[in-house]
Amino acid sequence: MTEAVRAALRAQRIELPSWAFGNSGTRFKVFGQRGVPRTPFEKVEDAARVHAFTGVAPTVALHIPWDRVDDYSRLAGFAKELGVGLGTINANVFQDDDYMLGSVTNPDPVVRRKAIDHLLECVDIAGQVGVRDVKLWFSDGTNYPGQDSIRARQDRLAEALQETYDRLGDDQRLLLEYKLFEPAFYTTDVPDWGTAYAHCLRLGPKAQVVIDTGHHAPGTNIEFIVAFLLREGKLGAFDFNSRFYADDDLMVGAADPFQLFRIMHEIVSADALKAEAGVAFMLDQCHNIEPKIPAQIRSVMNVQEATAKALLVDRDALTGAQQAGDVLGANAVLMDAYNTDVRPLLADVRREMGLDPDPVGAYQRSGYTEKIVAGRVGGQQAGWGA
Ligand code: PSV
Ligand code: MN
Ligand code: MN
Repeated sequence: MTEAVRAALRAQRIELPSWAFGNSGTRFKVFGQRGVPRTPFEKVEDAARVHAFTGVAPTVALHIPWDRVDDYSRLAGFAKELGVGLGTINANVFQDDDYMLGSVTNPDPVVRRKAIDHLLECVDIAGQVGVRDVKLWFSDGTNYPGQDSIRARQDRLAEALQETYDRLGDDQRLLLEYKLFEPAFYTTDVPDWGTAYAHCLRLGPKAQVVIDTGHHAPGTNIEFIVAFLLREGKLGAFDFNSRFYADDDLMVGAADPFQLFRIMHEIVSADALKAEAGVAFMLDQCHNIEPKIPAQIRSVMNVQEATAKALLVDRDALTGAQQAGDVLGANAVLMDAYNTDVRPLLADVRREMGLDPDPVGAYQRSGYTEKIVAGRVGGQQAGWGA
């Protein structure tokens, strides 16, 4: 049992977002930090440090055009030299003035064409560097009743998704992310897992749903969505983060570690932790006031802790209690695992992997922060307004 748990923890993979390393903030203020990356290459350098100290974060997701470069193969080669690889390509059809009334659901066909062309470009970039996943999130929606036809917008969305899907290579996937609201406040064109699921189902097996943990109404039972989509073979990925109010993009496991455990319990129960299950575990976070590299390391550790606890659930005892209708017993099995201090186990797993058992401390002692603060002047904003 313990060796199987350790092996699963060693094999776990968590993808980092390039945008977590740049400056970020709210619409009120972006706080600049010293030493933040000025180029996609420097974001990859920082991501490689997170992997160096955790051993389980070997890929970095890109956001286009935030991470636009002339030669993506060169960026991929640079990442490889640092011991990491490029990950999911995230499309961005939410930042141009043209998208004020929507991107792929805009009433203007010229704007829709521009947006779809960008999605196709993202598929092509992924193809060039051998990346499997292209992730789509649309800020599209309306602010006022009557502003546009809800149904017509669904038709336009379906058309855009189909054209993008048709461009995918055999081994590529389209990941569709939903979000309850923001920036649109009345209707959102992909507001929930049901809408995302219905579109993905029509598209076919290469279309999968992304669950961003911050994209639900307060109180939503996210692990139910996880269980349902897994059962249907339609859970493609997570964007992990945590929230107290809306889409806060705080460190995963910071606001509600118990929720993260419940999610990972569903994953482990469905044997979906292993890479072959096709669920990508990604972070989608912004570190507005905390230092970014240690915050990413902490986030990876939080996912590892929730995973370790989920792996420790005594499945036989749980099934036994469930089948016997032993409500308290079943709940106790789950809570026993959740209340286990898994930090010594993870420290051991890190030692087995040749890593320092204390990744944040090891990073802080490494001198990397001092090096980037001295060497980088004028770091880039993570995204919003960039
Ligand atoms: C939208 O809120 C979102 O979660 C999408 O994943 C975007 O690509 C990302 O945030 C940008 O930070
Ligand atoms: Mn997201
Ligand atoms: Mn979000």
